[in-house]
Amino acid sequence: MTIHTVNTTPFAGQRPGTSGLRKKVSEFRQPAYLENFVQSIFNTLGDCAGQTLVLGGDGRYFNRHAIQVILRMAAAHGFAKVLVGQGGILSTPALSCVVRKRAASGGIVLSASHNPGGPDGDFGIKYNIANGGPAPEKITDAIYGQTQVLGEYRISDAGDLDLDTIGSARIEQMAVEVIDPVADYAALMADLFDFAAIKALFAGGFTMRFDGMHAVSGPYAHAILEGLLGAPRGTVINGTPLEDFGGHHPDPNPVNAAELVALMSAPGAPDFGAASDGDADRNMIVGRGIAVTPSDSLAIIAANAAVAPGYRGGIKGIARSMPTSTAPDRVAQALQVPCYETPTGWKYFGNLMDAGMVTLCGEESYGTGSDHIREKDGLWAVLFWLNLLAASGKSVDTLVREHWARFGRNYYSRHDYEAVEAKAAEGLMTHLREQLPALAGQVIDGYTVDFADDFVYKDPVDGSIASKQGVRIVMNDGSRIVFRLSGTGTEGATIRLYLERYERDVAMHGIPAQEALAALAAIADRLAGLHQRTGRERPTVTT
Ligand code: VG1
Ligand code: CO
Repeated sequence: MTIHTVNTTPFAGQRPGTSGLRKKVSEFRQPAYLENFVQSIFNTLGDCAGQTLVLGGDGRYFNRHAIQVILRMAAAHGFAKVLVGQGGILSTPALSCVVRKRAASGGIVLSASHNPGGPDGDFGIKYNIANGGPAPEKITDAIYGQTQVLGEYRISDAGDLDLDTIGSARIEQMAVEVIDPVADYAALMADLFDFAAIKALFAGGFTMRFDGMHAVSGPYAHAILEGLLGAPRGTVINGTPLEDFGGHHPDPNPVNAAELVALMSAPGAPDFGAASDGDADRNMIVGRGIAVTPSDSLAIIAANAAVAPGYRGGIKGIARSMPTSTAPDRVAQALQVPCYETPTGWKYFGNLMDAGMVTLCGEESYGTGSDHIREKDGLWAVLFWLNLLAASGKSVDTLVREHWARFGRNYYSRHDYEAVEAKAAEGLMTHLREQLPALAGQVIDGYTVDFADDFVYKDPVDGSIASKQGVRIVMNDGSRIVFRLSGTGTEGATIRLYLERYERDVAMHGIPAQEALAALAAIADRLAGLHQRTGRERPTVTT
């Protein structure tokens, strides 16, 4: 085995987005593309000697190849040890858990999350720091800086390692441990939730369908739901990870998991439905005839946190991304704990959790989690709901309606316009920004604009500032229109329009969400020139 220094030249565009570097597989397959990015991570870390790295991915196409390359490069940089999930598999939350539990210095996640996989799909890579969470912006900026100047990378010429057998091996001086990808994570879940109560629920005939969407949550769901909790076999469907996710879009929302939603509305529906995304950090919660919005799910979890043993002592605070509905804010107020509003992306929650300022975090994009790790966690949310269903004896539908009756309902929807021409999308955002100073006080179709701005976040822990995080137009009844451009797409630009309207009156809680939000959508269209600028009649995806 020899370590080689290989000359290379920078690739343009290796800037990490909302959650790591995401590109088409065809782009990642270019010679040295992956190597350059990994070298840039290692250059940013500085001296890697003696450090422990955790490595794994969601099993999508290119995962195994990338793992072998990263192992050879880590060995060339003097890492003491790499912990790699068996088969190259580690869900994003499991990787976060392992980094923390084994006190590693960081981890590399290989995933493009909810983006489609396969040779024609997407691939992604992300660095997580020692707290188990995504690297903050100052690190991702430094990594990007490295990608633009590097001239060489270092790699061992060792052969491929057997990733499928649990055990220890060596590459150069570096120890490699192939670990069970589920064990540490499952043990953590058993600490947080009342497994005995959930077991009793299943033993009593409670039925559930968990859709793994052929992605990485499958092995975790099989082991925990059907294994430890005794749910009948068949509870988990699409539970074997496939390199192309069976050709589907592994994004758990009512559009991409339409079959599950249809099943939950059909006669004889199970009591509870749930789904997770490519890397298992997202979750969708479905009851009979009702899909719970992620914002409501966070609010309901917060309001009922004490049912789960891990949260019996109460929560310290809540953080939600700016576009997420303000439903959690109302719960925080009732609990008399703070509620923080952060930019989109889990990396902004890390400081708040590390500082002990918040316990629960969530995003409207089907992401929920807590300070048990530093990533959002799909199965964690599902287990929380199971714990709540077991403790309350109520249905999902009843829990949601009772929550609305107590706190009011935040009607909410996100409209995505995908693969829009980048110039048109930029033009739309500029056009909106130009109008912001004049909007406050204006009355539009019966709504009075309270304030309008481009969201700026000042991290209360380290004072760092993130600006241009989304245009928001907030009405004086709390209704909101938010526009931002996606930072995870790989084709053109994706415009996200977020709509929210608050309704206190219980008699008005049964309106279909799109109907309740139609007036706001029309205002948003008018202000942004959405349809005219994109040439689209309607959104690509509505959730
Ligand atoms: C999207 C979501 C954001 C989420 C991010 C990563 O980002 O909106 O809330 O944190 O995906 O999720 P964007 O920039 O495309 O809006 V995951 O599960 O893809 O890692
Ligand atoms: Co994900």
